[in-house]
Amino acid sequence: MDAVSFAPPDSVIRDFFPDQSPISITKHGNGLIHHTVKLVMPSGKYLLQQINRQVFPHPDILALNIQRIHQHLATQATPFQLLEPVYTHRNQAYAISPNQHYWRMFRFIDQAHAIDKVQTEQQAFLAGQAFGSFIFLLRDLAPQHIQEAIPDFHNSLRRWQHFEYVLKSDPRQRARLVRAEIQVLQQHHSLFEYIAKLSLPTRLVHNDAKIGNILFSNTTGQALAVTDWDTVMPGTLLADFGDLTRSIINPVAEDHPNIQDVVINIPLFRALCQGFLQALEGILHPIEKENLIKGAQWIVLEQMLRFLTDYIAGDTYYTILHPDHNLDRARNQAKLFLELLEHEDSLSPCIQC
Ligand code: GN1
Ligand code: MG
Repeated sequence: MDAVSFAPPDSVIRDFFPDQSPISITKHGNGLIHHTVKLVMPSGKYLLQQINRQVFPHPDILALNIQRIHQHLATQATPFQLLEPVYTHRNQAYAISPNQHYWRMFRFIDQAHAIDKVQTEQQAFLAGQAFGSFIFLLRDLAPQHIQEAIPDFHNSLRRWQHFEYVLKSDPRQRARLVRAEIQVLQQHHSLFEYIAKLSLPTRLVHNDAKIGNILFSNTTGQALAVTDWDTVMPGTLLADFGDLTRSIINPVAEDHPNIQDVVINIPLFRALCQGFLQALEGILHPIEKENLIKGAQWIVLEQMLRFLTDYIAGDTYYTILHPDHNLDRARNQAKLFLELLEHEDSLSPCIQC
């Protein structure tokens, strides 16, 4: 069993299962926001998550949104398994530990695995199709039924204001170390304005559509489930296309420090476009289709802005494993962004299918 430095307190487990003791508790996944453990109980397997209240101050909103999404998707014909929240024995959506941490639970989806890196075009196609289908299946759930768990999540201009504020206060004197990165952002700031001015349709979208948020079947290799519904909110489909691109066409992880290795994989991009466009056939608006490539550039640049802001701010948002972790992430995303710009002419034909 992995060491569980943030093991759930016994009282939390008892809130969900008053009459059972855990068989095992292991750390699960590598999300940057919540702490997640896999819990094996006599009655089955579960994911238990300590909600990051700094990022998600309103656990009630999260619980209600997830319940609504579940109810809606359960009425649709879908090949995907759904995230299934498990409530405490008092029918609460979460348990509160003595130190005021909020813990929620999902049924564990078995015989499935997440991947951090796509190895084949088939996986890229399936990932594009899975997130495209997710948006398609949510098309009839009115966006106003879902509350914004994080307001302005993809409002890059708002994020830019925060970046300027952090840069000015420079609490760790790190700004001088990242002049080149700041310059990349300043040079391409107009992309944020361009996206903000587009009249894009508002849809319910996933907002964290990275490859790691899909479960693939251990037996068939098919996409089995789209996970991590916390940021499902009204927004633009370009954001999901952007995160898919960001996480699939980079052959190395987003925190890989050696940026020469960040080179884009065009066949994987083509395959993900095919899956995404196929799933959204009939509902994709021309203005969305025309701006997919710009959307991918936007999300990568926004992610770079977020990592760099957190580095300058002194690492207050993302989990870091070493002091330069956010800087490595920002540099990696900057290189990915420049790759996307450089190869725009080769990528554009991929969305014409
Ligand atoms: C965070 O925790 P995780 O890995 O699901 C972040 C995403 C970023 C991602 C970068 C709520 O997601 O927006 O794209 O890290 N989630 C939030 O890896 O900020
Ligand atoms: Mg997430």
